[in-house]
Amino acid sequence: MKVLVINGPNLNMLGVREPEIYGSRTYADLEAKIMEDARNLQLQVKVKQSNFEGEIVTMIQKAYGKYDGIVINPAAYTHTSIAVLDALKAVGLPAVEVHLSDIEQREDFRKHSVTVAGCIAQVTGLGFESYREGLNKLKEYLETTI
Ligand code: CA2
Repeated sequence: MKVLVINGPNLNMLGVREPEIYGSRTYADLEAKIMEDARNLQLQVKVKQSNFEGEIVTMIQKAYGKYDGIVINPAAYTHTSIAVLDALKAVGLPAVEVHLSDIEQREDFRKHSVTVAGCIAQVTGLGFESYREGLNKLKEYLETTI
């Protein structure tokens, strides 16, 4: 099973500031953890990051026909991007939305996700473990549908 993991804006800054919210580990640590999880779950995973909405839309479009599913942390675009939502709906690939923090417990403007409507599930608040849980949920879904 081939899975594309997409990380949105500012996630490349992990470990630099706000360790009380996002932890002190870096983006390189996150990538390494996702690849370790992928090996354990026997998934073929590619991890990408972009700070640009249009680039994320293109990543989702290009995943069509190449990947079986997507795990996405749209970061701030979670709360605003109809373009990312439309791209997820357009390709129709199963996608799981993940967040490091528990967005429900944060500022009002973070409580609502626009993009989750294009996803089969959402995992929040588990730090790096949100990605493992997201990959696991996607794998379970693919096993029942492929
Ligand atoms: O909790 C999450 O995973 C978020 O998607 C992270 C986003 C935020 O905009 C979402 O509301 C929730 C932020 C990405 C990283 O932002 C940083 C900010 C300061 C220092 C390092 C990273």
